[in-house]
Amino acid sequence: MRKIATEEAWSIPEVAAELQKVAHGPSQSLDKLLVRGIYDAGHGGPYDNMNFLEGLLDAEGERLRQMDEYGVDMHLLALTAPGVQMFDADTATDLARLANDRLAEICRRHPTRFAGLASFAPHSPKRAAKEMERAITELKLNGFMINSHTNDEYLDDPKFWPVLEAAEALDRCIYIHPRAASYGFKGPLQDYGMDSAMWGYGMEVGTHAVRMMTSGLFDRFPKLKICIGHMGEAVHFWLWRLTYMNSRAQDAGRAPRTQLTMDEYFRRNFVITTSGVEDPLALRYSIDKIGIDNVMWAIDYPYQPMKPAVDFMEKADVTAEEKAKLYHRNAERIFHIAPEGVAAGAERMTLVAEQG
Ligand code: 1WB
Ligand code: MN
Repeated sequence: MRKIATEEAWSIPEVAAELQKVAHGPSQSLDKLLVRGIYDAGHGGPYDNMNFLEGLLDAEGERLRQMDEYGVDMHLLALTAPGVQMFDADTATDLARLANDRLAEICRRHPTRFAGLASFAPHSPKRAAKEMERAITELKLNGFMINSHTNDEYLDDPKFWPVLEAAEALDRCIYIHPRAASYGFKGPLQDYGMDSAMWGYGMEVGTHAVRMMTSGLFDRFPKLKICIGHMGEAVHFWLWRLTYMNSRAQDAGRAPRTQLTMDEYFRRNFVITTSGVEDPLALRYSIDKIGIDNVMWAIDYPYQPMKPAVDFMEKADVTAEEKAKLYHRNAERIFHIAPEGVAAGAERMTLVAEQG
C-alpha cells in the first residue's frame, strides 16, 4: 500500500547559516535553545550533539535510502521550524523563495518520492501571498507550512488576512507546525526540557488553533483548511469542553459570536496528522472523533525515526479502508498529490525526456 508521510522536515544550507546568526543575535525567543543546539552546535545546551542537521539538509541521500528500506513511498517535505520566521521580513521573503525553488527542484526530480509544502514570510503578508501563488501555480508545490506565531502574533490577527485569502483562493491547506511558545507564553515552559516537542510545541499550536476558532476567523474564511500535526496537538481531545465553554463565553460577551460551534469548525476546517505520536489509542480516538477522512499518517523525520512510525501503522487496529485513507488517500486529496499510477507515468516521462 502506498505510504505518504505528511510532515517531514528538511532545510537548505542558506537557511541553516542564517539560523546560526540568530543563535548569536539579540532574540529573546525560547526557540534559541533549539537554534543554538542544531545550527550552532558545540557550545553546550539541550540540543547539542543531537545531530539533526545532517538529516535536515538531506533529501536524496540517506533519507531516500531509508524510505526504500522501510517502504515509505513519499515524503511531503517542508522547511523545518522555525522556518524563516525568526529573520527580518526581507531576509525571510528571499529565503522562503529560495527554499521553495529548491524544494520544487527535488519534487521535479522525484515526482513519486517527494512532494512539498511551500514557505512564506508571514511578517510581509502581501509579498507572502504573491509567493504562495507562485509556489502553487509555477512551482506546483502542494500546500503551505507556517511555524505558528510570527514575532508573537497569530493568524487570527487581521494583518495576516492576505495570507489566508491566498490559501483559500488557491485551494491549498496551511500546515501549522510548532515552534517554541511566543514571548508572553514562555515562562513556565523554560524548565525541565518542556520548551519544545515534549510539551511546549503542543501548547503553542493548540493555542493558535483555538485562537483561530474562537475569533470567528472561519466565518470570514469558510473554505480555509488548516492541518495540525502531532496527533492534532490534542485539540480534538478538548472539543466537547471547548464547545461548551465557548458557548458560555459568547453568552457572557467574552468571545465573538460565531456562525458555527468550535466542534463544527474543527471538523470543517481542520485536518490532523499523526506525526511523532505513535500511540494506538490516540489514533483510534482521532479517527472516531473527527472522522477517518481528516487524519493522515506522518513520521516527523528526522526528529523521529522512520521504522517505528511505519511499524506503528502496520500494527494499528484499523480496517484496510481506514489504512488506505491514513497512508495515502487523504494526503492525495488534501495536498493535491497525484494518485500512484498518474505520478509514476509522469516520472517515466521525465526519465525518457532526460535520456533523450
Ligand atoms: C524536535 C522535534 C525538534 C520537532 C524540532 O525542531 C521539531 C525535537 C524544529 O525532537 O527536538 C518536531 O517537529 O516534532
Ligand atoms: Mn514535527
